[in-house]
Amino acid sequence: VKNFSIIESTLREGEQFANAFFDQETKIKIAKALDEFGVEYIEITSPAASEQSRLDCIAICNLGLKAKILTHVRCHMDDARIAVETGVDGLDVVIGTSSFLREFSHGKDMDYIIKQATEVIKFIQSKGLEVRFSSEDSFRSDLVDLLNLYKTVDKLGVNRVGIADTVGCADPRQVYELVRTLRGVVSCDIETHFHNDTGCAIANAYAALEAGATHIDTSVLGIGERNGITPLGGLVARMYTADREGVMAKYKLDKLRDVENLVAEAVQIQVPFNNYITGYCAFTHKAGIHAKAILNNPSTYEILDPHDFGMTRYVSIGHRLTGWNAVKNRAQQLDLALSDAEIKEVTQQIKQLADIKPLGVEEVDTLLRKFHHEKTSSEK
Ligand code: HCA
Ligand code: CU
Repeated sequence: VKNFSIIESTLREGEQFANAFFDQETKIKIAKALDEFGVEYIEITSPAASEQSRLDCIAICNLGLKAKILTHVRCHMDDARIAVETGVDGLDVVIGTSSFLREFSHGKDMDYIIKQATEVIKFIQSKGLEVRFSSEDSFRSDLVDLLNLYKTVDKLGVNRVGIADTVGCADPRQVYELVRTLRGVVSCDIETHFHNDTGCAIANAYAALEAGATHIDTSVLGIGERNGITPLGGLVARMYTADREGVMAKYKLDKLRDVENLVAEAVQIQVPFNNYITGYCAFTHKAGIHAKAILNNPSTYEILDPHDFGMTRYVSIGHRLTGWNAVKNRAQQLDLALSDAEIKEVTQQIKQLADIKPLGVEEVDTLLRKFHHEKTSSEK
């Protein structure tokens, strides 16, 4: 899979994260950082949500970013009328099609949905803007209804149709099947949106692309409604693994950490320890066997090259699983000349101490220096 675009929704789906209360200055910082990273689209909260949301939407449109700016609106003329006046490049229109949403949310039948969609889409097109039409809760919607609806809007000439796993229930096989089927029915682009309730959001996005989807919704660190959606960094890691050169040409990967730190700070969370690419241990190698191989050739145990992301590799040695090759490497870094036999001896010392309590980098370094000093002074 090589051709895909990111619709970055930190400023829309991400604003639905429990901790997100973005003021205009913060939104602008995030939009600029995402643009710098190189996402193709930035999706922002509906200007119909509140007066401040409308003003923020206009302000972001006025930044003159490279990324296209989209706003996300309900399939309703009232919302569309407000949105087309903000300066956005396009509208992502959404309506619920599952029986749950039809019964418990908006209460409309399919004929009504088609009629309303047609009116809204034609209106947006008359303003010369890009339009995407998507169904909320697609995986719990009737397939025949869904395909009919998409066929109709495709004929109207929408730029994209969207599939949304609003509740995070889909698995990669189901995604592949639905997108594959849809690919046979519409000729426009296909956007997909995956919630992460069962941890499938990245895999689902990838399966969608394999089946012919063209656009993936993400948010920084995956923030969104409940536990969120496909994270930008995780998707990038997945796509880099499939096509390193392509991904490196499209995005400034060394900016990922900055965007994540910015958003983490804005919503007062920590970047998770096990985060893709930027988690504190993402490039830390520990067991002696791993460390030895990594020092010979990093590809043995690394699918992502940390340097491509402005990150550095770390070989942890102050623990009981350490091996003499890793210790030797550290001794060389410290410019301490020791024979292999001596390295093995000091490695045993580290293991003994670490059986009682793991050692920090500085403690190991001190131990190595002391050991080296004793060896060299006893030689004299
Ligand atoms: C929501 C809406 C949405 C929309 C996705 C889309 C979803 O429930 O808040 O526009 O494709 O998950 O269904 O985020
Ligand atoms: Cu969503």
